[in-house]
Amino acid sequence: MTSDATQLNPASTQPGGPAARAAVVTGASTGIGEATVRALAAEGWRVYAVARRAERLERLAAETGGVPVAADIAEDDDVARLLAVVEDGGGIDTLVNIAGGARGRDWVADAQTDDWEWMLRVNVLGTMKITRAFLPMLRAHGEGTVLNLTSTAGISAYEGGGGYNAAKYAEHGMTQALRLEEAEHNVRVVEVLPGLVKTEEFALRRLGGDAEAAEKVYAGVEKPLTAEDVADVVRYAVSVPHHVNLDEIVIRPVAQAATHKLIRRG
Ligand code: 8X3
Repeated sequence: MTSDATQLNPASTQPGGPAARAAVVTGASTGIGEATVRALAAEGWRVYAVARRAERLERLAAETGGVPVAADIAEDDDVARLLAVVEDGGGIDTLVNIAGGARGRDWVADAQTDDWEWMLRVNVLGTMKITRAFLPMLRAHGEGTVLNLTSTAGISAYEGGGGYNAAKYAEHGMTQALRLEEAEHNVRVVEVLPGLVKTEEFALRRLGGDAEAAEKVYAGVEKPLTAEDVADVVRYAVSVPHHVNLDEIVIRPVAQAATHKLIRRG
């Protein structure tokens, strides 16, 4: 880490030791985002936990020692406020973009415009806005990292996935462009693409709160990935020496050899 980095992050500098790492993690109120906040905090990172739901963030922050910031990453004013909080707190070297999600399983023939707009807004525009806002800080740090959590839905389409596929393919393409653009600024860009992950809310939200339908998504799959499995990979990818860029990491459960090949037993 550079001496500039030490100055950017004075709050967490140990006397005589290297500066602690610092990250913004979005989507922090639940699932992979929440697990990532826990994983990084456990390793001594200073973590700004960002999501819309303040109450859940407060609880997580109290448990992990992180800094809660209630914000909608697709709202320019919220992003500006978040940036100011982070600047006041000493800055970050890593931006972990996890906020996102799916709405609906409709085929294109029955596409719900509201669902598509929501998915494009959160997964694509939100990720772009927060990344755009933090890039000057990450470049100035000298060894910045952006990690975008996309999905295997961003490299492999499926029936009923159209809106989510469109959003995640877009986020995947944006991430590839970003890596090309930022290399000369020594900002590494990592993409983690999970397949089937069983979390508290992903399928439930996608299926409009229908708990039975959400449970069927994982029916008979002995070991789907957990939020902690993915968070551990995220933590690893942002912790390896900065010149090591794990460009694209596809992570699926063994039972899902491909998007269309899911082993269900029983
Ligand atoms: C989640 C993976 O298969 O539900 O991002 O699209 S999938």
